[in-house]
Amino acid sequence: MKKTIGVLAHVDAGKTTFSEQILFHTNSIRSRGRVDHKDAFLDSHSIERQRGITVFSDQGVFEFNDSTYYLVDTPGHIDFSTEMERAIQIMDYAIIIVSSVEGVQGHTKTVWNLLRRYNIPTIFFINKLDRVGADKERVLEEIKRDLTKDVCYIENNFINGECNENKINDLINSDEFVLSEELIEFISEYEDELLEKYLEGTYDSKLWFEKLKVFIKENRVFPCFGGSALQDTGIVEFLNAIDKLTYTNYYENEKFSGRVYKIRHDENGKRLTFIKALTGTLKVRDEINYGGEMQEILILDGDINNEETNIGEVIEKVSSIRIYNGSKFRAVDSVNAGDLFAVSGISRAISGDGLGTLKEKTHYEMVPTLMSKVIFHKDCNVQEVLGYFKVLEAEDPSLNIVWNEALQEIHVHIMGKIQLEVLKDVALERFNLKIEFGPCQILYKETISENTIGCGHFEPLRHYAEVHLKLEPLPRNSGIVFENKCHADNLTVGYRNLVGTHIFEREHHGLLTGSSLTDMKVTLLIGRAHNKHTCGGDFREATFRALRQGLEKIESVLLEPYYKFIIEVSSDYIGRVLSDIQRLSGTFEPAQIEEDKVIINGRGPVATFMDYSMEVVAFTKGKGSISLIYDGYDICHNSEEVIENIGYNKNADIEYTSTSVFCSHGQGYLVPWDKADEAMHCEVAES
Ligand SMILES: Nc1nc2c(ncn2[C@@H]2O[C@H](COP(=O)(O)OP(=O)(O)OP(=O)(O)O)[C@@H](O)[C@H]2O)c(=O)[nH]1
Ligand SMILES: [Mg+2]
Repeated sequence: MKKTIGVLAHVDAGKTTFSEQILFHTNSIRSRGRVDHKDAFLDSHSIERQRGITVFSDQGVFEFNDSTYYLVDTPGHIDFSTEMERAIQIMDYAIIIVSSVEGVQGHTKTVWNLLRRYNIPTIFFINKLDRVGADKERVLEEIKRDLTKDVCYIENNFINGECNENKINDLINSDEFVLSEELIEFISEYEDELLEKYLEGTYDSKLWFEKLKVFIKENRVFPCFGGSALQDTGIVEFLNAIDKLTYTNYYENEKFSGRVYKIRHDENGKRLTFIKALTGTLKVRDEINYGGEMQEILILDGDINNEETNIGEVIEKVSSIRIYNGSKFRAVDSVNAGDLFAVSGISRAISGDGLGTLKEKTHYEMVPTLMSKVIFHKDCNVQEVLGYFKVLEAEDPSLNIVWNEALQEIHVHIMGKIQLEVLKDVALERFNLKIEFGPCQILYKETISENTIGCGHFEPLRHYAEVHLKLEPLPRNSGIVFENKCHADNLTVGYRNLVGTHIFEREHHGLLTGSSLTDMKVTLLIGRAHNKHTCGGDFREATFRALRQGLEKIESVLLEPYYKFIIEVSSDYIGRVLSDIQRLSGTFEPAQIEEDKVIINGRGPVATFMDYSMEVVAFTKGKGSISLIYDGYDICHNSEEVIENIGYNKNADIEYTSTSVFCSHGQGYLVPWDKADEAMHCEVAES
């Protein structure tokens, strides 16, 4: 059996130390490294070793009881959440580590919510039980209160009680796993039939055990274990438990499908595409197909599916396959469903892409909320610097590298300031490039306030395209959705699909600040092409003009990113904190008072709260804490001020215009947005 297990948690919970122990006990590594000694096997990158934090999600591989396990260690720092999410999409099971001293943190909740979104069965491990102040019961209560009531603590799962280091050998090929009376009672609650059997007192533990496995797999029950990764207690027991309690079903006798979860470049600059095989087999020199412009388009119109074509699908040959264990790898000839591996020869697939028979892409939830510009020495060649950043973007698409022609600047999207520090180190180490970054700016977005119809016509001499779109506001954080309601009599399938492609091919500028549009449904109502004159690019022109013209007719709304926060300070500071929250345009729930400490939950703009952590640390002299959790976009708290500061001139945006182009007597002429409806060749619908 093949299983991919991910290790997730807030920063410093002990994920890397824990993973290291598991790899050591299963003989995957010969000696245990330590994060504190800068020699951890999975924090192999020099930047990770220097800083003592995990930045890149890395994997180890081990064999245990006839199963092959891939263990993925993820970063816990909030700035690297996009890297963590990319790893989540390929996990069969996840382990959430919670420190028994610090307890459930804001980031633990983020991790938990993401795992629920991806439906990954989850197991808890309460770590650092050796530390002074460790309180397993309190942490278990926090898990129940903040994450799930369906958690069960499993104390000791060995029939023979005590477990020591040598026990690992006995575990191989053993079926040992014992369920306590308490655990059986807990499991019984999840099924009437089981409860009846339990009450009758006639149970065989195998039945309960099998049910527990299924309940875990179905995300109904979440077992919890405890120990100390550093002192190596509870680790072997945990290994026994995951081995017995988890299972996967992968089918090798089907066609190949897989998911890309990571892109890296080796020291020679060779692009490595990390894939999880989901079905079938892949061999060196096999061809992989992926991409195609249609895969991003959500087509809700039933009749179009049969005719769908995959424009731009890429087919490439796999030239080598590697199985990675930390930074070491071994080359193999073939891999099967359930395997995690890297291939070379694939040039364009990006993280989240489906391969083979898997067509749909993963849409990630974690998005950067900040932007910064790259500052480099004037002697550096801009194209070269841009090229380096494009390499980094291939590895982390959320960086969204943009060359701003007007400002002659390279812009990068980021999650936080530590990420910028790491990017600086990476640029120096990999490309010998010294850079700085400009101040962090908020990434605003825009949406619409009401329904509108937008029409675009593009007909300079020997060109022709007309597009009518309906734009409707969607709830917050829905993104852009496309629907096709244009009838095949009016536009061929190819052209209808092309309009959808143009909607998704880039982010579109709003009118207020030129920020990207979101939370909007775009419906293609009707369009027209010309038998002879419509050529490549005409539908792009018409679609962009239609979008823009629709926006002109109504009010737009400026959105900004928000954090949820949890502030913990001594009760002396409650007055100060509450007045700060108001000053920072945040909102809060009634404070919870625990002995001499207060806990305040609330929500506020990233713009005002991003530097507040430092303030809290300063005025509480290091005793207070604030954890920030990204909580999506919402209406901007100071729209007018931001719009004025950005000073976007919608009429001077060279990439966008709401003006249509018509043709008369062999000459093209421009019709501004407010006159264009009357000139359209198709009838304009009511909004
Ligand atoms: N006392 C004690 N310390 C531990 C334990 N596990 C880890 N540590 C220490 O906690 C610190 C963080 O450990 P890591 O393994 O780097 O934690 P991490 O979760 O991987 O951290 P990030 O990857 O940066 O999010 C190190 O100093 C470890 O030695 C434990 O069980 N007990
Ligand atoms: Mg780590």
